[in-house]
Amino acid sequence: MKRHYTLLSCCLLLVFATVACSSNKKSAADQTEDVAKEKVNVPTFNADSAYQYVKTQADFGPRVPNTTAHKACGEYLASKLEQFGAKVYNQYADLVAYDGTLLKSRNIIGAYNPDSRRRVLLCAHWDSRPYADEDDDDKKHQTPIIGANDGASGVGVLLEVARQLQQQAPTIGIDIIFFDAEDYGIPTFYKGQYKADTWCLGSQYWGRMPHVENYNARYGILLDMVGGKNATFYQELFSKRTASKQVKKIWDAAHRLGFESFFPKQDGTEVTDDHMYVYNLRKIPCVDIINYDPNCDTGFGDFWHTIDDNMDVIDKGTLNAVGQTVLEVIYNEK
Ligand code: AHN
Ligand code: ZN
Repeated sequence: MKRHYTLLSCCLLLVFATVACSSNKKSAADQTEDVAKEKVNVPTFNADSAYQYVKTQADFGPRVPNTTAHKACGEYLASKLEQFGAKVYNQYADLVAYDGTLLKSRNIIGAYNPDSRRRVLLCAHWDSRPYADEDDDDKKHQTPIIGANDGASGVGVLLEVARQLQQQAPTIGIDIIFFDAEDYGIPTFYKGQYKADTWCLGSQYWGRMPHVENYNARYGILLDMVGGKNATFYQELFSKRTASKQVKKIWDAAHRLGFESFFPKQDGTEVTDDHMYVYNLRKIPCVDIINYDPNCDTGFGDFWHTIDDNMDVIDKGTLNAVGQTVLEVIYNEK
């Protein structure tokens, strides 16, 4: 009898031990799995790298359509996307400016994980304005601008995002679009008749003629003037109206990362920009992250559309806040 008890208790002990041990193991594994599910590994944005990409564009000079600097910069951008492992599409088009000028334009698209149906679109314009028509000095209104902030900054941030995408693939597919001919809109000095839709010619073309048939994405993020010192990205009103969930998602991400001073959760103004055509022509909600300065006349900063929009206004801290926020958002998509 005693021996039977001993045998029975031995068996029970073994069963308990096995259960306890295996359940312990399982819960530990579950825990790490849970952590992995909640916290994705978001790569660290390199602002020095982004700054160099902005500078390289600025060094070409004004990237105005039909100029050699524009052509050379287009080659540079396509080759960088290629180098960073994207599938690259080029859209060449002759687009008609407000004054009838035919603009030899090129939208440049880099696709990551092109076969996935879960996609997010990231975009910026790569051309720069042919006129410094907001300059205090009227004599400078016909001077083309460098557009270090207005043009090169958004593209610079996205090239660094592309470099990160090659190093660590996110779950979803990403398309990076560099729109051309955004900034050839009617100048302030124009005496002719008003014409609608003279800005954003590249995105208007793409909206009607996307690089792949029936192109779709969950949403888009447009970066415009994202490199200025003390920039503030108020919530642009067209974005808020047509992509409210994504505005919340982006501003929440920025606050989580400690960038609340760059991303006030307050209304900006409504801005005519590429995101409007992405939404109106393709029905893809698109958020414009764009500098809004409530303390200046134009709302876009004192150097906007002046000859002062050069590398002197570019700040690595701003590039970093925007770039890290974009990475945080796209690597958290499932
Ligand atoms: C207008 O000036 C109407 N919209 C601003 C779009 C823009 C120009 N973004 C950069 N440059
Ligand atoms: Zn502009």
